[in-house]
Amino acid sequence: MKITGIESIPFAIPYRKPLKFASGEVRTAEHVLVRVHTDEGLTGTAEAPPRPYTYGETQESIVAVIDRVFAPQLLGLSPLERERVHERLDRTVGNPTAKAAVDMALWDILGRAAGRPVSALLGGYTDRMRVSHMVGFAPAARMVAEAERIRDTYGITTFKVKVGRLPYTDDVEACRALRQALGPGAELYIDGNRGWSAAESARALREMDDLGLTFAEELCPADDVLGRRWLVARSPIPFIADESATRAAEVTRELLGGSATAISVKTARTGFTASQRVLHQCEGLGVEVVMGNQIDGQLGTACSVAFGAAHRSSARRAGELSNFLDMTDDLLAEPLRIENGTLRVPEGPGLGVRVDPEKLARYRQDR
Ligand code: MUC
Ligand code: MG
Repeated sequence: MKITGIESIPFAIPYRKPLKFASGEVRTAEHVLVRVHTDEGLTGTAEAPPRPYTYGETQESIVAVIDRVFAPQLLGLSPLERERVHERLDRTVGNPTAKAAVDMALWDILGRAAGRPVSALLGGYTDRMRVSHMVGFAPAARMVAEAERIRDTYGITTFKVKVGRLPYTDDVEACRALRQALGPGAELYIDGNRGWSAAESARALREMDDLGLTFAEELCPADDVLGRRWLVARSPIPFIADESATRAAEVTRELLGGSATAISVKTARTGFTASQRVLHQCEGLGVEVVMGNQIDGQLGTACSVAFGAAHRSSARRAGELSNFLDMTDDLLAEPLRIENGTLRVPEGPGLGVRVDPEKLARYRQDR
């Protein structure tokens, strides 16, 4: 089987309400649908979400790098030749979500060719994950109302609270209000998207010491190298690297340098092939992982749950799999459903999902 074509289709679907966090906000899912075609008639599909404030990619840059740089280098290779595919993709630095979408579309093809779910090919550990919901910036009372609605509607009891605002006491107040409203049974952790200094982070952590937080993620920039190490050494809870550890080498650097003690794995940026390397690296080093969310649509979420459920260490904690709930619509013919706080891996070969052609026609931006 040979790769005969790669399509990159920009599309835009508005959110019902914006998601706001310390490094930016998202109002519309302006993503890129990636389709890899083969000479045997099998097509693999994935989506790339541009996050300019995290990776420097835009919707236009993703389309351009796939069309002009990646596609010409990959045509003629077999989807089984993943090492060669990555050798060629890695000639270009950066562009993580564009590379990841190509990788995941290739795995979709492999699953379809084998007649097996990708999740089973990756590891087949379980068929579902508990879901963690991300609560964005708003006044404390609105954040509480949002978390309660999500708990009551979907049965979700794990929440990642966005922090990193100034004064930091606003976020301390929001986390305290969430703990009071949700009770001791809810799992809460925080993500600062580099919004605080190391000193502000330390003060905030101290003032939230009684809230039973599970993790703290990217509270201050990893580029503040000594400040970050100082903070992580003092953190009473594991400190997750997300945007500072976007590939295996960065994971090594952050962990061995003492700038993180846990890792967020995002299939949106490391696909399946490199996510597996990062996961195994973390297992070998004895470091916990959380399946993160790149503010994915349903296709991206199907990829995250396929990967997260496939491995014991990534299925252990709730995965961030619910950002799509805030979108007004999606491309999938069969929507993903979160029930009892759980998302199941879609059944069927490959990723087990199908893009609805009418929806794609409605939301695509290139025609
Ligand atoms: C997260 O975990 O940080 C927001 C920015 C980004 O890169 O991902 C999201 C969620
Ligand atoms: Mg994060």
